[in-house]
Amino acid sequence: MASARLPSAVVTVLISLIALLLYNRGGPLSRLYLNAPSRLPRENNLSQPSIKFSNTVRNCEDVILDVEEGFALLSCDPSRDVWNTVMGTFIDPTSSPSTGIYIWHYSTPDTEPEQVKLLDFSRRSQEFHPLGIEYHAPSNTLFIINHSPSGPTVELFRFYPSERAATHITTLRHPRLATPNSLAVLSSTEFLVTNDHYFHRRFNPFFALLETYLAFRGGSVIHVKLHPNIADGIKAASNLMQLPFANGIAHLNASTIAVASSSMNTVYLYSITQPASEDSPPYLEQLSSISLPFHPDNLSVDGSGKLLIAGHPHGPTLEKVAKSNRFCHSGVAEEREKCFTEGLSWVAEWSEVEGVKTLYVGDEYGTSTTAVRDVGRGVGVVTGLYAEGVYVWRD
Ligand SMILES: *[C@@H]1O[C@H](CO)[C@@H](O)[C@H](O)[C@H]1NC(C)=O
Ligand SMILES: *[C@@H]1O[C@H](CO)[C@@H](O)[C@H](O)[C@H]1NC(C)=O
Ligand SMILES: CC(=O)N[C@H]1CO[C@H](CO)[C@@H](O)[C@@H]1O
Repeated sequence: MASARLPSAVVTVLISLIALLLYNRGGPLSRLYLNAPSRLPRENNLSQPSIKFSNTVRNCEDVILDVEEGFALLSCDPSRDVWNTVMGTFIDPTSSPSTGIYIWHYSTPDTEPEQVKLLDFSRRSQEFHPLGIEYHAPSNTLFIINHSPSGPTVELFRFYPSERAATHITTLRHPRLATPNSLAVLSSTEFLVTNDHYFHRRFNPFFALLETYLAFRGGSVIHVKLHPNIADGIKAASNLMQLPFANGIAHLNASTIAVASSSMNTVYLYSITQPASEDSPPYLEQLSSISLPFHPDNLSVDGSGKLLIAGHPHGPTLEKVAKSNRFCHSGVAEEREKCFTEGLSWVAEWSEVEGVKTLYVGDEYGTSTTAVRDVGRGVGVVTGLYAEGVYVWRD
């Protein structure tokens, strides 16, 4: 009888899934228990940490530093509360007027982040949800991953730091850039970008979640080559490799690329070999991996060559913040009662010699995604996906 066979088939599938989970995923899954908010051991090894600019910026996913000029660029989107294509929130696609890129001259005392004017960019009000950003200073090119409601894009701008303005060059779209998350520039016409999933949270929410929790190799690293005149867009996009939930990507040194896999609690290191011919993509080969006690989100490399890794101790807590953050900013008192603010953060650093060192685990500043450090000036900045302001420390 079909009705009797169906449940047993379901049970078989469930048992196989659980077996697969335990076989492959024991480490990351044990963190569901160990890193629950009531158990997570807090520690703070940052010096003089403080939350700054909570009235100016919130929901900043990314921060990059220009240590030559002494400024930070922040990518912030308050409307992420109601539109997040990675976490699966699809309530209202309109961007907030304060969604955008902010410049903060951290080397000048008493300055605040100021919003960068995005000129010739008609998609600004409806179609702008910036995620990862990257800046190629020699050519003044700013790369912004945009989770636009009409489909993901990479927006290219010419940036004029002293004018706090950027002019739009072109919009890049490609079938291989389906779930773009993080970007690492190789040259003015070449970059690597991660896709976090194969299944899109918007169109296949169930499979996207299954992909995350079972850690299928659905994420990827794509090499994008632009035309010599970058306004002409993409010349070629090649898939270099697949890995589960690919997130942050950074150039560790001339020959090594680091890629974070959020669902595997691991950062993978790959050697990057330039191709023999101009028209082929580079080649990545895995060198080693770094196991972490949390879900790594984004990566950066400081002036001394250390890898900074920011991320999330506990997936379900992050999901809870993602779902309720909009209530915290609601004008309606009843809605504000549903606000949940105890987001968790984990920031660590890694070097070949010293291994992994924890810099911060806590909830004063939650949902950490990216950490950067200017070694010369002794300034560090952490951004939080659903946090007000940024977390700044001074060494
Ligand atoms: C992560 O940080 C790097 C800079 O280290 C940046 O290029 C990238 O776009 C960031 N990604 C996200 C998703 O914030
Ligand atoms: C780059 O970093 C890797 C990983 O730490 C290391 O093994 C390699 O020797 C470094 N290469 C250079 C050229 O510094
Ligand atoms: C690397 C380091 O300094 N770790 C310290 C961080 O802070 C905790 C206490 O909060 C210490 O136990 C660690 O040794």
